[in-house]
Amino acid sequence: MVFVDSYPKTSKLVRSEFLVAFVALGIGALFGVVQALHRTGVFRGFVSSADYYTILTGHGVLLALVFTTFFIAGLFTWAVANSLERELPQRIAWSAFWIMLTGTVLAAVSIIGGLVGAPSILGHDLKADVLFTFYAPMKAHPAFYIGAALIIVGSWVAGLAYFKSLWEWRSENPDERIPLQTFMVLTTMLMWYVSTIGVAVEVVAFLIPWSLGLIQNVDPLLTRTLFWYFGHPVVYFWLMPAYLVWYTILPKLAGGRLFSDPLARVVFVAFLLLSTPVGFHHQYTDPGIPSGYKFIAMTNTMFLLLPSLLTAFTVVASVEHGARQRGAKGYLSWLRNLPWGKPAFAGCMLAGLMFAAGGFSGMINAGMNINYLIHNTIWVPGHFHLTVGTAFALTAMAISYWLVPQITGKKLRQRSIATLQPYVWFVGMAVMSNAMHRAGLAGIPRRTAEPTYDEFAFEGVAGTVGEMRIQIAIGGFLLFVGAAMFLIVMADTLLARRGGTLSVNSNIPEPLSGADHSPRILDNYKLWTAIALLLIVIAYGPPLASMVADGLFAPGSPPIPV
Ligand code: HAS
Ligand code: CU
Repeated sequence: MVFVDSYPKTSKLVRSEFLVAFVALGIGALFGVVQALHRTGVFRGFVSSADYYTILTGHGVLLALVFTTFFIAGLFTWAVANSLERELPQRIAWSAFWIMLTGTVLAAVSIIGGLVGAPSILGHDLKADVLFTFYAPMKAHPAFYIGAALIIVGSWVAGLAYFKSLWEWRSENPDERIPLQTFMVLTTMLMWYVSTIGVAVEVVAFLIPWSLGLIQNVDPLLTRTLFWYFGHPVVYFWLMPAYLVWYTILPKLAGGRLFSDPLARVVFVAFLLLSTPVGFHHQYTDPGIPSGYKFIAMTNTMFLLLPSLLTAFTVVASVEHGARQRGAKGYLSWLRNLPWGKPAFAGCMLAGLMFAAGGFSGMINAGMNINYLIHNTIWVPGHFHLTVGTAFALTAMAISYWLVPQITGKKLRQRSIATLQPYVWFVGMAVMSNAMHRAGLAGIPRRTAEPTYDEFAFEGVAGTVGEMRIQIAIGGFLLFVGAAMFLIVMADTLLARRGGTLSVNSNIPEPLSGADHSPRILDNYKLWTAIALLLIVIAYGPPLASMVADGLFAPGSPPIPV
């Protein structure tokens, strides 16, 4: 039976969540190409340099916050319904959707308000050019922060719907192991609950009152710290859904089965434990945080590589198993026996391949001393376009080719565009991110419309600055084409009539080593959450306490003389 016929209500919810995600993707991608052409100087006719930052904020917020959150909500909704075999509690799940949508509209309106020169509302200019990391001292209209808060609150409510489904399922199946997909969703949500506390406190206690004029000052160090307490785990909130796809769906697409259910559970538990006590690796250059605590964050970050390295092993082994099931022989020639012409498979594999590169640039970011070389350079956007911009985004697009038919009952349309699309993305990203990394090594800054300032001459370490600039522009343009191709396929599929039987279904094959091989303690959420909290207290307790002690709104320390 097709998923949409088994779970019509849940399918409607997933469709709505995907729809918002796809609209955000379209506008975000458009902003992306505008700014890539602008900052490389290839074409500056779309916006002025002053508006560049508004476009950049829109690009980051719509893609990294809205596209991701709504797509993940849709994927998780499908995964929980599929693996627990039930409709999700509709009232809670739909409330989550509407809360998140209201937040998105508020945030989007305040960003676009800045672009069109909207009149002031509530005594403040309607604008938000504070970038997607939105910490102080840059200030946006209160509507932006209220919108961001609502998106987060909505995601909390969505999590409630997943947990409620588990409790219902549990009362009917008291002794069974939590199905793997649901296990992955719930572990991700627990990590999300623990980590979003930071940004919730930042926004509700500081940024909203400050932007409303109720308090005059905020402490940038304290609010940045609260932001990054959330700002690192959020990247795993993007990555873990991609892993859910790579672990549970990709082996099936390769014609095989997941290598090990226990290893998959260990990986997700490791993320719950270690995702949060590492946030200082975004603040290595911030004064006011003792080096010892930066060192603790660096050590934890290096441990946090482990679950991804385990994933590389397990996922590749599962795909290889699939290839061998299809008759492959030889050490590497099995790679040829894979369905590279199927867009869902090819997209996930190319996303994985690029993530291997993004993971390595992440290791360089994480080293406390080498970080000084690349921090605030365009190397960092190079890194995150491989991770969130490909490991997540390309996986999301690829799996839509497989999932959207099942939540609509309609066959995928425009197959030849779909087949080509992951390769276009891959080539565009390879060109753009490689040049961004090299440009970062040459010292070219990120987040600026005028990277050369007053004609400052950067010296390329590998390649010339002019060549890198052109590659960033060409790569950015190809990515825009890739996003447009994806949206054409989706629009045509969603608008088509239903007809014919689907060749895909949501059944997930049993892993080679199943849940019965994994120790029951892995499913003990209380234990893992308690340890996660303990690690956070050790990593964050003393530095946070001292930031609070020196004055909550205005630190007592004198400004650094220049
Ligand atoms: Fe990062 C900055 C460190 C992972 C996103 N990161 C960012 C920012 C973003 C971001 C958005 O330590 C910028 C924030 C801002 O605006 O300032 N990052 C890391 C480390 C990892 C890492 C150590 N990042 C991610 C992921 C992201 C993401 C995942 C989004 C989804 N990152 C940093 C640091 C900074 C940073 C510093 C601050 C830099 C600064 O100075 O500002 C690790 O988790 C990476 C581990 C990954 C691996 C790769 C394993 C390989 C796999 C591939 C399997 C292959 C397959 C296919 C399936 C070790 C799993 C095979 C195919 C065949 C053909 C065989
Ligand atoms: Cu990080």
